[in-house]
Amino acid sequence: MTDSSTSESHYFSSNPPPATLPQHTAQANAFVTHHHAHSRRVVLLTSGGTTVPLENQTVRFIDNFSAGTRGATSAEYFLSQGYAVIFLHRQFSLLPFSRHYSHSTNCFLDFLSEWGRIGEGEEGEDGGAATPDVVVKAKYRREMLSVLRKYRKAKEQRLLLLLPFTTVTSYLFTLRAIACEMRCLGNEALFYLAAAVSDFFVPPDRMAEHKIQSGDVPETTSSAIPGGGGGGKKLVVDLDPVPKFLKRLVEQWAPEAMIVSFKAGAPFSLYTMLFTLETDSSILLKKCNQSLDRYAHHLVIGNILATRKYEVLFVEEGSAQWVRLPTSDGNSGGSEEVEIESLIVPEVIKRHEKMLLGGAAAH
Ligand code: PAZ
Repeated sequence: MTDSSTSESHYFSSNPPPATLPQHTAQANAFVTHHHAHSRRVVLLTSGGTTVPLENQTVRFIDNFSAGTRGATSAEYFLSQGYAVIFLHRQFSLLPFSRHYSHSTNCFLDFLSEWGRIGEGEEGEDGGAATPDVVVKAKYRREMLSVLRKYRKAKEQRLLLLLPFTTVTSYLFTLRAIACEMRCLGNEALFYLAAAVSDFFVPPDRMAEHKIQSGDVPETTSSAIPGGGGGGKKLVVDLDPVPKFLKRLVEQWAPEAMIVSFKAGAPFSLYTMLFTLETDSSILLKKCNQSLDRYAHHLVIGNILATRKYEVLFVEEGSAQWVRLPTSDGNSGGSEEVEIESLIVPEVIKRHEKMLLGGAAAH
């Protein structure tokens, strides 16, 4: 066994599987079997950030940044292109369709009014005597009807399977199980890994059972706060690296599938850029190429957090290409109405189709 497969086996044998695993695996199995029988392509789409609990009875945890916008939005575009979608997402992050009305600055009740009431303070047709109906306000109706129709089609044709995760461990156990269920699809299966997954975790043998009490934290001689604020106490968290599962996914769990990963870059400081002469874009390209070299999958989509809604970088073996939203003046840089996922998803599908025409995936 190689070092990485030893650490993977150790990870799965030393961490408890999530209680939901048998149920989620059975749901994935039924979903894949159904769509395989209908010769429909299936995409496993991951979305949202994983957590790393600091205690078994978790009160505190480390989180990974992601609202789930990329994943939830992409899911809708895959559905519109005829794919069946397994949406493996962080619990309570954005979901396809409902994302239009949740987590927004509006409360969903702002989309509604009482029947017959055009504006605040006006009475309904019955003069307020009978219980009025609740209806969608006229200005939202057209768009909501369109979202509702797509949502109902996805539901009626069983095209969307929602499976939630919270911790990095539950994410990895579920990803592995679903990947194995999808093997029967061969290269018709697509993995679109947009979730932000922790690179570090607390192994079970070092995990506190209950909430870490500030009284239990040892005194230290040094303090980050001048004057020793906090009495010299420091909570030092000792994390181990999470084994590199993308390699396992590519080589063993889904060897025939097309695999697309995302790579997030944060803007670098002016200081770093001046001294390395590297730009955000060149650093992002380097990170994407490193990922491709290391895992030998098909496509890495790089994005910088500050500009991820307007531009992404497609990196494949031997090529790199920016995909950008045009502005109303014809330059790139973003537009309010067009979602960048409406450009990303067709580009990914184009590559999936090319791979299907060319036969099995070559890693
Ligand atoms: O969910 P969101 O739209 O807020 O963010 C999306 C994203 C930046 C997490 C995603 O596009 C991404 O880059 N995921 C991979 C992150 C990483 O592990 O590098």
